[in-house]
Amino acid sequence: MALPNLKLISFTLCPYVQRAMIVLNEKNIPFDVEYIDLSAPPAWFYDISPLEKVPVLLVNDEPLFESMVICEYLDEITLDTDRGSLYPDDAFKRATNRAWIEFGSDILSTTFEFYTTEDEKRFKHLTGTLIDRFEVLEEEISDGTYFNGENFSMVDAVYAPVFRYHNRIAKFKNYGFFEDTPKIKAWGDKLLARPSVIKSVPDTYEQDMSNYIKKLDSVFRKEINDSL
Ligand SMILES: N[C@@H](CCC(=O)N[C@@H](CS)C(=O)NCC(=O)O)C(=O)O
Repeated sequence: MALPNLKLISFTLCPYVQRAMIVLNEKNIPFDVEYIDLSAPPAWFYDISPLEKVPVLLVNDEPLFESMVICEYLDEITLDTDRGSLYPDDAFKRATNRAWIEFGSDILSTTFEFYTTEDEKRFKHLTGTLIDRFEVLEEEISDGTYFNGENFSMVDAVYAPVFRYHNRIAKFKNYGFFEDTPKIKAWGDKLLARPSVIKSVPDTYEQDMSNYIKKLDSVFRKEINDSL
């Protein structure tokens, strides 16, 4: 079956965009990408993005919004390929995978708040929350290479951007997020080395991230100021 024309409307630093890009790469789906400046989006963006957020996938020029909806659509239109689905066959396992995807989204928003908050007390609280979240996750992941075992799945596509965030944070300062979670650490390293994940951000990602943090007045920015 011929695939539609696909264009992903993106922002260089967005972890939700990365999920969609990883699925596109994993399933070898041809697509175009257009990066926009989220601080000054073009006027047409408001017509295609009801929540004024990226990612938006243009499917034969029709917009589809919300990253997980996009990821599931991409999975469904390629079910007949060699790769099949990025979800498990069993309905309960599929449902629990979706639950851990929600957990991953919570870690993403907590991480965003961690490096942007200007409130010292809140920063300490969020640091503890993230450590707790990773400890809970440590009990859930398989003993194999990926979340479900040996096969890369949708859960892995969602967590790879979490590890990209934390890898960048750890280069600035070690907050010990993975000190007591060796399985998570190994999982993250595996994901970050995967070609679909490497290709899900532009080459300028690290520098773009530093430039973004430089503009913040957050507790995190103050802590790592010397390494910026
Ligand atoms: N639930 C949305 C979240 C997407 C999201 O938060 N995108 C951010 C960039 S990483 C955004 O577009 N923010 C613009 C804004 O909030 O004004 C999804 O999964 O697609």
